[in-house]
Amino acid sequence: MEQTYLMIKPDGVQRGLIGRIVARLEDKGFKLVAAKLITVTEEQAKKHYAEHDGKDFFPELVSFITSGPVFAMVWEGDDVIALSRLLIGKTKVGEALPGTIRGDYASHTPLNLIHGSDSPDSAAREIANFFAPDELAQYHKDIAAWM
Ligand code: YYY
Ligand code: MG
Repeated sequence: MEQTYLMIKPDGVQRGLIGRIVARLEDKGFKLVAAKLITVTEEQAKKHYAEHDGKDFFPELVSFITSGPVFAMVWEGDDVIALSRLLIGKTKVGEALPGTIRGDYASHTPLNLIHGSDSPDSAAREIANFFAPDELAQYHKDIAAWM
């Protein structure tokens, strides 16, 4: 089953949106396999956003993501990478549609509340950057048959 790395950014934690965001992911039918409140280190941040190294917004991005606790999560589900990015909405708040997490709650890029992996390769790399393998729960949900 596909897994993705989702992370509620410091703005989402500060604004008290963890519960509402997690509820949307649960409502969609995804399965939570790991979660923890952590402060991202400079090294983890640079690794996480390596694809953006050299861009004008990179320094601001690294300082933002390390500025306070984040809620790091691994979620599992059929096509969870693409589907969770649909729930999250577009990167720029001016393009994020109402009904999406960013469209409903974010009002200023780059304070766009939540990160979601964009491919299976990114997901594997990002999960490994923030979680040890034994932090991922293995369990069965009977409701899965109905999702
Ligand atoms: O995957 P996603 O978060 O939707 O966007 P990315 O293109 O990977 O960029 C990561 C992060 O960088 C984005 O969430 C906000 C910030 N950012 C920015 O501040 N300005 C841009 N022009 C592009 C991205
Ligand atoms: Mg991205």
